[in-house]
Amino acid sequence: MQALAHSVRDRLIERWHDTHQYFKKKDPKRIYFLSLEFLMGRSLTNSVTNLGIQDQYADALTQLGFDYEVLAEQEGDAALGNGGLARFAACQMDSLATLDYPAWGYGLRYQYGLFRQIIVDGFQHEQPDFWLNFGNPWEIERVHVSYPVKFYGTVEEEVLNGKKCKIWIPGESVEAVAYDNPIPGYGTRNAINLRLWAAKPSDQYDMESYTTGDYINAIVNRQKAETISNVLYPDDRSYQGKELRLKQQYFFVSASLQDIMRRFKDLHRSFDEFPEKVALQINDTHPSISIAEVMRVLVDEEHLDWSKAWDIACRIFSVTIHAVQPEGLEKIPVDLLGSVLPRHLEIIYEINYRLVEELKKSFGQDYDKLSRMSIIEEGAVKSIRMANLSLACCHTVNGVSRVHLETLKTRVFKDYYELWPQKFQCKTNGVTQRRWIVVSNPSLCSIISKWLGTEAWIRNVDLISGLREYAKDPDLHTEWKNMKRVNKMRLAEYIETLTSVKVSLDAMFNVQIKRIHEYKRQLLNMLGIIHRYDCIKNMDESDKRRVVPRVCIIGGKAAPGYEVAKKIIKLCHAVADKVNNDPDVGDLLKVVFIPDYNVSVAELVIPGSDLSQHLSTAGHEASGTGCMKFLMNGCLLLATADGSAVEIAEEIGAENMFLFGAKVDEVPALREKGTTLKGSLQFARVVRMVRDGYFGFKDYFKSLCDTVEDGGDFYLLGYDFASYLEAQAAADRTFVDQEKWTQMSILSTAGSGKFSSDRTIEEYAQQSWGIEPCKCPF
Ligand code: 26Y
Repeated sequence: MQALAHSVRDRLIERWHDTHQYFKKKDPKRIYFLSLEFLMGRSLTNSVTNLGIQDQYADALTQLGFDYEVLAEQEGDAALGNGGLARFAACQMDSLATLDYPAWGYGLRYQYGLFRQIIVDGFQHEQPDFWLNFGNPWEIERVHVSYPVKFYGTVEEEVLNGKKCKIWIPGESVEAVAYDNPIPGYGTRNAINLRLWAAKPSDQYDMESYTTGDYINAIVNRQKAETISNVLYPDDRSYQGKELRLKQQYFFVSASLQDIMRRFKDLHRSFDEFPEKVALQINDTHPSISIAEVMRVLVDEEHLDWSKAWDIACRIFSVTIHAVQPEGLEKIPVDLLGSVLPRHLEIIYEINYRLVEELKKSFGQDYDKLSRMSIIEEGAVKSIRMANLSLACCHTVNGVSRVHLETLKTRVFKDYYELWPQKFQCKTNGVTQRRWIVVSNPSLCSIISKWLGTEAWIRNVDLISGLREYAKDPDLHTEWKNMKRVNKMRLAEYIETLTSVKVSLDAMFNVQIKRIHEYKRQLLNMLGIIHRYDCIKNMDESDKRRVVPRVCIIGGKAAPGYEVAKKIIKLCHAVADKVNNDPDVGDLLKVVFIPDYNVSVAELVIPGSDLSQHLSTAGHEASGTGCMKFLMNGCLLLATADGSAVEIAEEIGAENMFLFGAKVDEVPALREKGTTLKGSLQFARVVRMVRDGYFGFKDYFKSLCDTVEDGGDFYLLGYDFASYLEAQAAADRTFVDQEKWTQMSILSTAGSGKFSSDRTIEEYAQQSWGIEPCKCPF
């Protein structure tokens, strides 16, 4: 595998090198995509596909006595991210390369990616993911591309040309070393760069200790420098205000900006041209310290006037928000920021002072509003609101689906929307059809190309709608069903190897794979399964013959400190244990938890699914991108009208999916009703079964049951339960009619064009970044 990877890498490097020479020659405006997380998964098959050399490689390997697919499966995942935000960043890189945009990705080269999930007695345990153990064949270490990144210290005043200036005297310096990861486009020679920074001790590091003879301490301190890029934070919910996290953010931001500015200065003299050559995209608020850093460099180092520098900053930055809840937006305690980055704190105060002065012109003395909009949050812990810093500066603030943008406008950033409505834009997420069809579902890929008579849809996904015309064609139906069966077989083998559970291929494979969160309502899924089990137990044999057999597949990681999510995982196992071993049930119901869900597991599971579930309480899923991957693969969707599911329903027709549950605008009123809101009797019964210890672990599950009863039920499981069961029943009725099901499945794939990240990237390029393609000649 290593040899194979290195051989592919040679081809990649040629293109990557040529592309950069070409970009250098043409000097177009470039987009720099800053993200703390990239969830790339495996690279081999993706690279081989995008380079268009799969057949040659497969043949050559056969001649050498190897099997391409077997080798490809040896590769581990690059899991430098948590979930949706990070995988979306990876899809965007693929689209940027394919569409020939002059783009760079910048991030952190964590030594430990997202933890590996192992399950012991049904409980999640976390194990370190030391993914660089055998080296990473895809990266190119650039020992000569390195920059010092400074922390701590003090700020002093000095006089330069008769003008008072601030200078930062840092207390610590760490070296950022570049590791380049070529990202090949499909059907083009372009290969762009994902540059990830690793922390290394600086040569000047703690020289004083050497001179005073404290050699051991000096070495220990050097090692500490490396901790900055050691480990990815595994939480995707709330920001904890940790020093290491702030250092990670500034470390990669500072190195990236030095790199970007050096590249700019190689060809340009004046920063006046900076906005014509540079667009900076910040992926959520995580890299938003870059705004203060750009100001520091322009004002303190390049000696630009404040207002000139601010004008430049406002013209280069755009941000995408991926959160719905205010808790998802980072706040950095002022004391922490003042200690780690003292000059940046001053700069943020100055930005805020000018902002508030401007706001006063619009809102006068409305102090409530001013304090809500301020970048500084007064309170028990005085903090910097990184979202408000981004809102103050960025020319564009993007939501990730229409529903999400609406939430940003009317709730999360209401005040800012009223002030600057033109900044707010919707860029509905997308996923790349290269990885999610061509690589992961080759049989579907061949069917699509055959029926459309062209492979052009792989670069121009709008063409996929051409399948609609054949949605009722019996020949296509036969091919489609065969494809699905082969994929289900592969998945069934995987399930049996991992869990020893044998599943029937005639059953409906019903899947929910995503991070475990209360709002995503895996618990609703489990309670639905318990209800189904309870019904089967109470049936006579003739009723049982009418039951549609189901395999319920669940997968996902819980953040290590997220107790409720961990209990949900245990409940999945407890229910699986009972159901799978009950002779009354047999093949009618099987429950499987797939451990260690990651990108390559998704590539296997999605093509083999019949139905996928997206159960977030309406208004809580910013977009959701998993549903788009299922859609492309012709899996039917059972979903709430939330995030991108609303737009999916518009594209394929609501009659081609199973929608259920409260609508976004009903949720607040339902919550108001609070304690008076009772779920159905059926709901009470299934919760009672868990409470009474029907699945064991009575004491352990008590607090989990409390979250959905006694007036709690913030996520409205009780309210949505009846309509959820009805949607599941509708799915059963449709599954019995295989012609209808297959037609809906074809229409799902045919309607998935809008949800390609190619469309998303075109929108960003035109509406936010103002960049043009720059295609390297073949
Ligand atoms: C601040 C830190 C704790 C943090 C780290 C990671 C906070 C949030 C995250 C990740 C968020 C995330 O993955 N959000 C998801 O982004 C997807 C891409 O836009 C959306 O489809 C999905 O709805 C949203 O939950």
